[in-house]
Amino acid sequence: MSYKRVLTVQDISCVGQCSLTVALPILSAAGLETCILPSAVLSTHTAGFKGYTFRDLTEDIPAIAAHWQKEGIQFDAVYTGYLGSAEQIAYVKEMFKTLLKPEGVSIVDPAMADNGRLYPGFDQAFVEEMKTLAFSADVILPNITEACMLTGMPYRETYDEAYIDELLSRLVDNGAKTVVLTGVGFKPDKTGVMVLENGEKKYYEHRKNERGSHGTGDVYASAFVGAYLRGNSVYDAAAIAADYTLKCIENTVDDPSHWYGVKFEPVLPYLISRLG
Ligand code: PXL
Repeated sequence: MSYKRVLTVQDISCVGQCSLTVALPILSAAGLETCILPSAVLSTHTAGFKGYTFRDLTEDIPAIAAHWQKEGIQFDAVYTGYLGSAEQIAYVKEMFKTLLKPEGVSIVDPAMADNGRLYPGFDQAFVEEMKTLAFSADVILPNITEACMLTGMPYRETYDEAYIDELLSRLVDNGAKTVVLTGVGFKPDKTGVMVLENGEKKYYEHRKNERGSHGTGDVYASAFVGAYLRGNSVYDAAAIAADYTLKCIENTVDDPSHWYGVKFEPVLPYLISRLG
C-alpha cells in the first residue's frame, strides 16, 4: 500500500468533535501520514455553544510554511476545512503552490455555512476570498448553502434536479474542477451526494436521519479524503464517506446529551474495513 502524506488545515475546536479533532483520527485511521496546520484554536465550535474563545493563528502561518519549505517538506494532498480569517485564505492558496508535490491534490471543504446561513464570525469578505480558494482547488466539497454562496445562486430548502444542475454548472463556470456536493436529497426520507467529475454527474443516495448533527460535514470530508487518497475514485470515496457518516449519526441519535457532534470513533473499524 502506498503511504501518503496529507496536510490538513482547519481549526482546533478543543471540545465539539469537529474540524481537526475529527480529521486527524479519521485520516490516520485511513492509513495516511497526517500533518496539521491549525487555523485557529477555539474552546468549542460555534454552533450551539455560547461564549466560546477564539484565537486566530493567521499570523503564525507564513513562518510555519516558510520552515516547511526550507526543510523541503511536501505533501501528496492539502485538505482545507474551517479557516480563521480571509487573510489566512491567501496564505493557504500560496501553500497549494509551494508545498504540494507536483502530482499532489488540493481538496477544499469551504466550511463556512449551512442551512442557508454563514457560521458566526464570517462575512461577505470571507466568502469572496473562499471563492478564490475553492475555484483553484482540484476537488471541492461544498454543501448546498456553501455552493450557493460561492456562485451567487439563491438558497432554497426544497428543490428539484434542475436546481442542482444549475448549481453545478455555475460552480463549473466559475472554475470548479471536481465537485462533491453534499446534503442533496430529492425525497423526504433520503439524502445523498452529487458528484461531478470530468463533466459527468453521478448521484449517491442513502437513508436520511431526521436528527441533523453538528460536525458531520467534517466527518464526511475527512472520510472522503481518506478514501480518495487510498486510491478510490471520487465517486466511490464519496459513497464510502456517506455510508460511514450515516453510521456515525446512527451511533449518536439515541443520545440527546450528545447534541454537539457525532460519536465517530467507535465506527472507525467500519471505515477501515471499507478501505480494505
Ligand atoms: O463543522 C464545521 C465547523 C468547524 N469549526 C468550527 C465551527 C464549525 C461549525 O460550526 O464552528 C469552529
